[in-house]
Amino acid sequence: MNNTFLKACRGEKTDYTPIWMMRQAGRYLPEYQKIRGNVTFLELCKTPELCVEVSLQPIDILGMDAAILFSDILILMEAMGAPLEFHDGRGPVFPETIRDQSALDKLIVPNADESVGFVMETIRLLRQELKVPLIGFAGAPFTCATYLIEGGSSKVFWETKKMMFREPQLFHNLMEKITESTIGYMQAQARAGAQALQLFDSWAGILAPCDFKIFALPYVQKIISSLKQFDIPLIYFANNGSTLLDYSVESGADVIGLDWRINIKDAIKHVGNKAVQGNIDPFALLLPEDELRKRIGRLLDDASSAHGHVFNLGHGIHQFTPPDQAKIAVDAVHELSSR
Ligand code: 1CP
Repeated sequence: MNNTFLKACRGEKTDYTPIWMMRQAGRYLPEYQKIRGNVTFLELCKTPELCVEVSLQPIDILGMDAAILFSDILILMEAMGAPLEFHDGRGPVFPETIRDQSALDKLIVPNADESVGFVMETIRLLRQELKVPLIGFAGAPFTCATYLIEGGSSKVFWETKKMMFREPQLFHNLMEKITESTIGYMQAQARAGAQALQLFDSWAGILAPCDFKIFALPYVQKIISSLKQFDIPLIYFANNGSTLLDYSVESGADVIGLDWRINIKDAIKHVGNKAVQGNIDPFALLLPEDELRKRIGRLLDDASSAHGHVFNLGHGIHQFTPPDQAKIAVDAVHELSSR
C-alpha cells in the first residue's frame, strides 16, 4: 500500500512529494472517452463498475499517488430532489430552480446509503482494487447552492447574490439543507471506506471576504466538524480563494487546497501547522518539458517549508490537456522531490 498521500496530509515525513490532479478521472483521457462514448454522463456516475474503471485510469496510466472517486458534486443535489440534466457542451442544468421557500420545502435531506448507494458501492469496490488511498468528495454548500439557484453554471451569479442580499434568511435556509445533506453524504462515504474527503468550493472566490464569512464559512465548518470523528484527512479547496485564505484555515480542514493565483510560499505563512495542496496553473502543463520540470522544481522548493505538501494543480485538469504532459508532471514531481 502506498500511503505517501495520507502521510503528507498529516504533515508526516515522506520519501517524496505525492501528487494527484483535481478532475484527474475525466475527459482529457482517451480511455475515459471510450467508456463515456457508450453511456451518458449520469449513467456513468450511477454505474459503480464503470466508475471504478475510470477512477483507476489515472492511477494506472499516469501513476498518481491518490485516487478520487468518480462522481460529480451535483449528484447529491439530484438525490435531494432537484431534477438534474447534463447537456453536452452546456454542462449541468436544473430545470426547476430553487428561488423561493416553497421550492426549497420540496427538497429533502436524503439518506445517502439508500438514495446514492451507487456512490458507496463504488467506494467499496475501489478499496478492493486500489494500492493508493481513495479520496471521496462533495461540493461545498455555497458552490452547490449556486447551481440550484441559477439552474446551472453561471458567469455573474445574479440570482445567487440577489437571494443573498434581498432574502438572506431564504439563502441561509437553503444552505442549512444542503449542509445537512452533505454531512450525511460525506459521513456515508467515510463509512464506506473513503480515506480522505475533499470539499470543492469552486465558486467561493466570487464572494467578498465579509460575505464568505457569513454566507459560506459557517456551513463548511459545520461539515468539517461533523467529519472529525472519522480521523481521516479533510481537505478544503476554495477556488479563486487567495483572498479567503485565512477563512479557509478557520474551516478546520487538515489540508488547505490552493489555486495557482497565490505563491505557495506566501500561502504557507498563513496556514500554520496544516498541510497544503496545490498549486501549479493547470495550463502550465502545456509548457515544453524542460520548462515544465523547472517550474515544478521551483514549486517544490517554495513548498519545502510546508507542514506537508500534496502536489496538485491549482484547479481541475483541462479537458484538452495531452495526457503525456500530465505524465511528465507526475514523473517530475516524483523525481525532483525524492529525498
Ligand atoms: O461529458 C462528460 O464526460 C462530463 C464531464 C464531467 C466530468 C468528467 C463533469 C460534468 N463532471 C465530471 C466528473 C467530476 N466532477 C469529478 C470526478 C473526479 C475527478 O477526477 O476529479 C469531480 C471531482 C467533479 C466535481 C465538480 N463538478 C465540480 C467541482 C470541481 C471543479 O472543477 O470546480 C464542479 C463545479 C462540477 C460541476 C460540473 N460537472 C460537470 C460540468 C460540466 C460541471 C460544470 C462546471 C461549471 O459550472 O463550469
